[in-house]
Amino acid sequence: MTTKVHHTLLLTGAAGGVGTALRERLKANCTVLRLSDRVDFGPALDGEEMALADLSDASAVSNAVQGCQAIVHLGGVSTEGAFDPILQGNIVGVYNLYEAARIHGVKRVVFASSNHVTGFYRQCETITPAHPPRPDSLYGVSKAFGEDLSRMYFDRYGIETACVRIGSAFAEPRDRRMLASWLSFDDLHRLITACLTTPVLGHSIIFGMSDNAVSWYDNASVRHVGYVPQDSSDGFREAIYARTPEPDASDPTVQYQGGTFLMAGIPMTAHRK
Ligand code: NAI
Ligand code: 15L
Repeated sequence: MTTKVHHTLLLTGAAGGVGTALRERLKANCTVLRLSDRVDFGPALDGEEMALADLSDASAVSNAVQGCQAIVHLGGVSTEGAFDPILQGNIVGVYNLYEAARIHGVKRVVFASSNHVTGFYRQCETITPAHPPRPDSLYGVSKAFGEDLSRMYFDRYGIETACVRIGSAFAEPRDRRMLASWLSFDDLHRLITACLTTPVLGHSIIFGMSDNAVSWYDNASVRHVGYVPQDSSDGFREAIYARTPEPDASDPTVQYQGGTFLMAGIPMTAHRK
């Protein structure tokens, strides 16, 4: 089966950690990979185009989107922090992206949402895409906004979106929590490929995890996307247990799925400490 179902694929956030890891892999999904970020990260290579844009700049985003058939949207603020950059990058930015997609006739988007949309569920709970959002941070709220906005663009304009609630996409899991949340770069590429090629995507919310033995997520309702993870954090368990201390069960970063994002940013009230 060919995975090149789109001629020009736009990748936002291309200069970031995940964008850098996906850059080469995504060339299998298109004839031209158009790379966008707000920072200049060097020249386009073979099979690539550059389209630098700050997501808060509607006109620059429109130029980046024009002429592409699908978008993998990774750009924006990726951690908890001050509200204004989150507002500009993740809320105004995702609006600018969907408006450009509507105007230029783009029909499919893979949106990098986050496990922090549901970070206030406990680590002893298993959740599905149907569970209501419980964001753990302003960052998580901004991703929930992107999910709702994409739902509206599907219902009003038929733009299909996969909201991929990425867990922890790094080369390796870094701590005990990531034994549950880890998503390998190869599995993320498999998941994006499934989202770009499945005949009917609709508006789907899917948890982005590898095949980890410990999991807080149930993707059974989104089997139609066709994502089958092939990697697992399990082989890293022994080394992570050996180098990290026994967790304190009363620590909110251990109780809740969002981990350290629970304590980042604006202070929590006493009842959650
Ligand atoms: P990153 O922070 O390394 O990359 C984000 C990129 O977006 C950066 O290159 C940055 O320059 C760009 N960016 C930020 N604000 C921008 C703006 N206003 N206009 C244009 N570009 C802007 O993040 P990473 O780890 O590569 O994550 C990629 C995406 O996946 C992010 O949307 C993040 O929220 C999401 N995600 C990542 C996870 C992970 O484990 N790496 C987990 C869950 C979600
Ligand atoms: C995220 O949403 C962040 O973008 C990433 O930096 C990680 O912290 C990840 O979640 C996580 O929860 O491990």
